[in-house]
Amino acid sequence: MSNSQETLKHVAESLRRRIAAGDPVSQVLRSDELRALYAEIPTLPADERAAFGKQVNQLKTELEELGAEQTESDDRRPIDVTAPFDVNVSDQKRPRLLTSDKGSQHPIPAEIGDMIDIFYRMGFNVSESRQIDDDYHMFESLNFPDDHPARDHYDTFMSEEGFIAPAHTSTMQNRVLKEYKHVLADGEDIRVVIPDRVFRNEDLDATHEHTFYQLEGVVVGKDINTGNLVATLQTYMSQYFRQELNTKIQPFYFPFTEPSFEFAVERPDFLRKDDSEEQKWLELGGCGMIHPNVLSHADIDPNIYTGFAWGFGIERMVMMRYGIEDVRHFESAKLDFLRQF
Ligand code: FA5
Repeated sequence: MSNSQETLKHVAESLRRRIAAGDPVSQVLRSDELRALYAEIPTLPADERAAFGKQVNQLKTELEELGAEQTESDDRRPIDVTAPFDVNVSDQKRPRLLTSDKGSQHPIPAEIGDMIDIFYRMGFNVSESRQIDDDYHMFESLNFPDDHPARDHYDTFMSEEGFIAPAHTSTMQNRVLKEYKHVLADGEDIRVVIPDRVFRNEDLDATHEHTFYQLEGVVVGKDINTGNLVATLQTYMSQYFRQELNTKIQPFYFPFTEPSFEFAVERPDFLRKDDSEEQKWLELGGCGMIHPNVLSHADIDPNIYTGFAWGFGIERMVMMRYGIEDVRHFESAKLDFLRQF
């Protein structure tokens, strides 16, 4: 075998191996070895030239055919790593959206949005509570001394280490008083609402859940009195219910307010089971003038400043607004109920 035939044989074997190993044919066709074969043709004796040229062309055609097979059997697509992800994802793997009529926001966060909108318009800030708290914020800062019997009224869930799942949003009073007390020096009032989730070890019924939401409000300034408290709650109620409702406050006891009240609204007829006085009113929350000891715990001088606070049950307000007869629907995850919103 001549030298040129020998070289052709080696180059052909080497290029076939490269294609079999997955090298792109376009690269193999541009390889130096194949170019060298073409460059050799004009250097050969005239009687060998035509035959050798034909063999090199045959090799090129064979490599091209191998390349066509390679593209057919390789379903990988080139990836543009700089492109947004969906350019590189095949249609089957593209994330799909459910149609929006298959889901909706839960009524509680939607209603909380409406509630805080009203309070924004009344000049309030909004804070979040937390779902794990401690004895100081649950009791001590709220003027529940150790072993005070009123602690038993709040049947809390507590860990062995003493962490408490907050039983009301009043656990935030001390924190927001400290956070916002700097505005008092500028002659402004502290005005904050705190909507969040709370937990109680309850006997469950149509108006009692173990997990529910409250909306706390705190107002502190100079010359704040019970008249401001009632006016604030009534302004809010008429906005939220879009009508004037009969309301009443009656004396109650909370360690952190003095005087303390319970706040109730008159139920529309369709939400009453009978004509009893108990069925006439729906208790929405507790309220009162902030106890001087609570202000002192936040380093606010109770001889200069006074204030009021309240805590509403959010589900109870939503039940009133939409005529929902049982609080347990909210946590039930029943689609029949949720799809109405
Ligand atoms: C309190 O939780 C006080 N922290 C309210 C307060 C705040 C008073 C600031 C003074 C100053 P009470 O335990 O009454 O109070 O609960 C307040 C409201 O939460 C109730 O009126 C009711 O609307 C709602 N609520 C209470 N327990 C439940 C329950 N188990 N399920 C649903 N809603 C409830």
